[in-house]
Amino acid sequence: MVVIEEAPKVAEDDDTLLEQEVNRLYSKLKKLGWDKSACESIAPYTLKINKLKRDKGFKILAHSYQTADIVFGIADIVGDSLALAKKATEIKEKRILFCGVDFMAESVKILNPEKLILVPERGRDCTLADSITGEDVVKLKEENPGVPVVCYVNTNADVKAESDICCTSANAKKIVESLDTDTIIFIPDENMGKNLAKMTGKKIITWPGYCRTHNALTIKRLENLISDDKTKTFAHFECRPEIIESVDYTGGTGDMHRYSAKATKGDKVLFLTEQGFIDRMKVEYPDVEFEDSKMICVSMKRNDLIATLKALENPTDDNVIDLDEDIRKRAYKAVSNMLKY
Ligand code: CIZ
Repeated sequence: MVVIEEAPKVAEDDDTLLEQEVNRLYSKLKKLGWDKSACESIAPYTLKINKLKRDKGFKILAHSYQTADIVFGIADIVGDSLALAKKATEIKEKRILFCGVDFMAESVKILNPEKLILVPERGRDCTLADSITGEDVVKLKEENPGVPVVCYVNTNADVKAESDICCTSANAKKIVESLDTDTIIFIPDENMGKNLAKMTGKKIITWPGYCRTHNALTIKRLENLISDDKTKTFAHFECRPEIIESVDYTGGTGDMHRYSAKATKGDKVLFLTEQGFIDRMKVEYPDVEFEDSKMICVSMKRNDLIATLKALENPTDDNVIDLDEDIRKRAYKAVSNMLKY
């Protein structure tokens, strides 16, 4: 049997409110090919979620890899994990609903222990975060005494607790360059570690982890994605080294966002990262021609409007980010060090 959930009732069926919401959504989402009826189907949800978040004192933070209905329908703040972690420390609201993957929400909790942090759905299957444990880091440190450990943000709190400093794609290069040592342990993204070794000239001890979304991009797939010789290619640091060598630019989504802001009418760009980010750029910079990457992170896509509404209406233990206080305190050092860059 297929059970179709009924769309939520909004403000005693206030048709004017609903119409305004459809128009608000359409003004953004039409740039992605949505028509009015598609906006009509999500408007009861976005309206209800936006009302609930205000009534209950929540801010919704969303990673750029979330789908466009979340980014443009309900999010208050959108960005990469570094921007979101920083913003979370600045906002006055004591309640945050985080649309992203668990370990990013954990970073927010590590920095804001007094705040309630909810996630709509747990994403327990990130190939990067799942590749390494805190115990693995302890062993790596024993094998390489005195070598600093830089951990990518895509790790669970126990791994951050054993690391010296955390980084995101936005500041990984700066952090590796700033450390006063020629050898660094970089965990867990092996592609990123190898890319950083080439960029910085440092010896990087890597770990065999990878992001399945970025690692799946091969040179052959890349060639099929480029429709025009004039297209500028910009690859995420999590891509394989041969991809990084063959593109025009490299960086994280923060760098890509700055690039989009400077692009001029008619420029063609292919960002080699999760498709959600490209959809965000298409809406924010309609004069630029963004090619689709067709790269999808399933863990990020778990969060949808229905799950978000349920988490706000009636959160269960599974929605709440809760950390062991000893791990949180030890992870705080690595995450707060990251915010200095
Ligand atoms: O740091 C982040 O948010 C990640 C994992 C990717 C990016 O570049 O936004």
